[in-house]
Amino acid sequence: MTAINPVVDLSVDDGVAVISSHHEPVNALSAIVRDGLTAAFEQALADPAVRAIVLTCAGRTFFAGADISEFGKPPQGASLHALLDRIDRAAKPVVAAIHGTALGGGFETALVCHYRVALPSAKVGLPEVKLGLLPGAGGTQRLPRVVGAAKALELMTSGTPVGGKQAHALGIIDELVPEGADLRAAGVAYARQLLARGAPPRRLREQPVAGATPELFADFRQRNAKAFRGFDAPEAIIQCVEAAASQPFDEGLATERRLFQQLVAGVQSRAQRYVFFGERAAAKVDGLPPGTAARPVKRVGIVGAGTMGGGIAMNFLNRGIPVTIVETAAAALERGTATIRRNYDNSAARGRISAADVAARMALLAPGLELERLADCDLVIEAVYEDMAVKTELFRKLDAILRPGAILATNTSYLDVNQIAAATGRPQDVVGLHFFSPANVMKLLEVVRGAKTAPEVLVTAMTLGKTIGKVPVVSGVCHGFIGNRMLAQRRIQGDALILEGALPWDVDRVAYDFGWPMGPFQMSDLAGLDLGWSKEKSTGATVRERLCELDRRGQKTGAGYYDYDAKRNRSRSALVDKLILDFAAEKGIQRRAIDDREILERLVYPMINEGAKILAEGIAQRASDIDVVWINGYGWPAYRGGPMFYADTVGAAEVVAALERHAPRLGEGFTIAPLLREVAAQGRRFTG
Ligand code: 3H9
Repeated sequence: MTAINPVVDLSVDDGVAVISSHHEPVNALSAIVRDGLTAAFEQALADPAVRAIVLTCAGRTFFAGADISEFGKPPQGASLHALLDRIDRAAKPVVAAIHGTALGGGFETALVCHYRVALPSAKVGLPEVKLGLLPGAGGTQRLPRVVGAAKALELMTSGTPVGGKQAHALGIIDELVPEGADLRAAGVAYARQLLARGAPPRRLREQPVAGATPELFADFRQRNAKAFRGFDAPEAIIQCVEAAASQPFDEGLATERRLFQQLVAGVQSRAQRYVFFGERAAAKVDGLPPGTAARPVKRVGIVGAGTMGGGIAMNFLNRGIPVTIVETAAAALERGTATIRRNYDNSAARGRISAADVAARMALLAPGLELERLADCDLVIEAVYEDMAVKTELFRKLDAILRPGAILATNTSYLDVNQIAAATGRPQDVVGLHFFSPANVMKLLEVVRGAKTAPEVLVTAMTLGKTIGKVPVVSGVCHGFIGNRMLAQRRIQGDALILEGALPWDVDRVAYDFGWPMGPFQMSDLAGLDLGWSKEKSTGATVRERLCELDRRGQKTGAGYYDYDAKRNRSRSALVDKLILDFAAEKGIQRRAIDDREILERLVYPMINEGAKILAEGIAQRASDIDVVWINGYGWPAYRGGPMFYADTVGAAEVVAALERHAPRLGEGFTIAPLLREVAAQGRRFTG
């Protein structure tokens, strides 16, 4: 074996060369890898003793893509395009032997190889869209030539990878290598078979694109209009597939390259690449002793089988972790378990999981009525009524039942985790695990670090969060933590705007056009206007209270800020119009015309301002953590990078100037965060 450079090796065994990369951790196609591969291919292609070439990777995965950290920087090292072109035109057959995740440029490298073998556990895909990009190394031209235009559009605009077996069925993989077999040896054996058959290099550039009719593209655009709203990359991908179908191969490649260059230079991709690294940075917790290990969690307990408790339980059941779920009343427990089962049955009906999966997951669920049932749990999460007295009482009881070292977690959205911890004799074992509704779907998990939370407890929470597929973000203790504390600012301004002159639909339209899935008033209608409201205590002091008094409590009652029909389609309500105008008149508010720009600035800038306070107080460890919270928990459009990245996009000085302009209307006690002023004055950025 010859080391071509520190990360690429070449060996030749009886006519078959094996080129292997070992660039930790994920074999990203960094400059050093491209340099090594280019030299290795040159050598193997020039060597008359070599008749076929196998390309493979050592370590945990085949190439997981281009090196994302190189984008936006001056080019270095050998060009990936030149390397792939060299492989494509090679006169000797080249076989890719794939394990792990062949993604993005990594999968494109595999596609340019003339043949592909893989382990069934391998996954292949083109996730560039998630980085605001398109597959820019020939993927948009080659994938449609393997799987047809329709499937290629679906795979590339969703970015979802496919498993080895499915890839084989789709014709992407020529041969599956049994799991556990020596992949390198299997690749070499496959190459020998090709040689024995006299099989020539098979180039995708020579294949036609199947199924690329004009109707396909029109229909695909129309069907996905809502999902692609605001994003540049999906439309660019569609144009590339149109080019694959209508242009000669090399022209198609040129189209792909031109559109890739536009995307990579644009703010959307910059934002989405920042989010990629932000999500990984969020997993790193400051101030922990090095080598802090997680505690094993073999069984999870959940108190409360309502919507939240049930959703939380599903996360663990999905990963094969047994759950004991406890409720006080038998009827509630039964309802809760029935809901979990129904959710699984629905997934099975949609073909997402099998009937056997449903049975296996339900078998891991142990429902019970006594807290004592939780005695053997390693972690217990409470998801009960949001009330300090209720939670402290429960924690006191749990403290007496759970074994030493077991972790007690609260799913509170607002309450003081330190006060809850103080109800126990083990505040070091108490942590907040704030899931977002629906808890089995939403990716965000706020891990609330109490003043006394032990390092291992924090590490356990972060590790477990990743195990169940969440994006965990650490928050310090404050009212509402990172997400809800900032959300409150948006709500205050939304409520003020509708009294000053806008109407709920104006505010919601501006929020929707900005890229949120829905505006604040639609969100209230969905969540219910009566959260924390009661008939007895209602004083009609706000529009929301008055709507509740009219039994307009949101979608569940068929009316809230909007009217709803039986299918929950919403329409603007004349009654709400009048109610707001009357309310404003009663308060002596002179209504005025409010333009969309003011609405947007008032919704977004006070959130940024609160984010700056959260950062200065150390509630969030870093600006990107705040952005990760908003993207994964509240539908902030990923292509805008989160509130702090957005602040940097418009400029902190502009944010301060707008807040000063709006100051008289921002509400009592509103202050501009000193950190925001400082960043603005120094012309700095929050997000580096
Ligand atoms: C592309 O290919 C464009 C081409 O079409 C065109 C070119 C012209 N680059 O996620 P993990 C780092 S775009 C640089 O925690 P896992 C990551 O930051 C690319 N760094 O591991 C982390 O660093 P740290 C298309 C990368 O096991 C460490 O590796 N490809 C890259 O949970 C471990 O990562 C993709 O979008 C990269 N490409 O998941 C795939 N990938 O330890 C992106 C990872 O310092 N990658 N790092 O925090 C992934 O989806 C996951 O990393 C993977 C492993 C599934 C592979």
